[in-house]
Amino acid sequence: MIAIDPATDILGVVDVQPTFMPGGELPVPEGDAVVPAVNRLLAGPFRHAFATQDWHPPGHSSFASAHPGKAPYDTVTLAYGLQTLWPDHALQSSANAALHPDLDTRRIDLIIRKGNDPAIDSYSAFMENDRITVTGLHGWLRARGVRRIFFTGLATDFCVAWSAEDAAALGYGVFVIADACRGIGLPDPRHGDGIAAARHRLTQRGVRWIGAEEIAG
Ligand code: VGL
Ligand code: ZN
Repeated sequence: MIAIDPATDILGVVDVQPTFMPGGELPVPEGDAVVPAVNRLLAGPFRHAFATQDWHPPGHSSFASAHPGKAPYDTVTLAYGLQTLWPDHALQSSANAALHPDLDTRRIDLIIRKGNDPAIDSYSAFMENDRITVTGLHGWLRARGVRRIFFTGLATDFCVAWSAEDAAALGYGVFVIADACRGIGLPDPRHGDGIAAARHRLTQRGVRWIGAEEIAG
């Protein structure tokens, strides 16, 4: 069992937005299943949480529709390197870009919006995909004395994985609560099995994959 210290442990709630759930614009299989799982964790041992919210302007450079001749899940080279293209999603101020209405936000102390710059995508909660522009989350966590981050949400193989990888590189103890996450698992074989590959890569970087039942209050 993993004992939670409510003062120095925090729950990270990544992109729990209807746009990433069945019926949304970029549906993650079973994406809606994370809502009750995250709510249970928010009602339990954790006293503090932060959330991220994918938040794109129309015509965002990560949208396939912004690149004539390209389709969702193709890749392009942008100024900062390779970028996977997506269906239009997480449109600023749309109902599907809100945090899911059933998410219990009472213990969410901070909401980080990301992907607002039309030219830069942003998977990680810490850093945009140019790997230069920071979100400020690291400074906030440091100022609050946070030492370990327990990640939940969507999508396991993109925003959760990139956030967890950056968190480990920044020196946090990092856990992914796998049953409170769901992944995209891109259909394009060039990308491999995104979920298993992410798990393998992150484990090598010291990230621990756990189940919610391993967490004690
Ligand atoms: C995400 C692709 C594009 C995610 C966000 O939340 O994992 N994936 N935008
Ligand atoms: Zn996005």
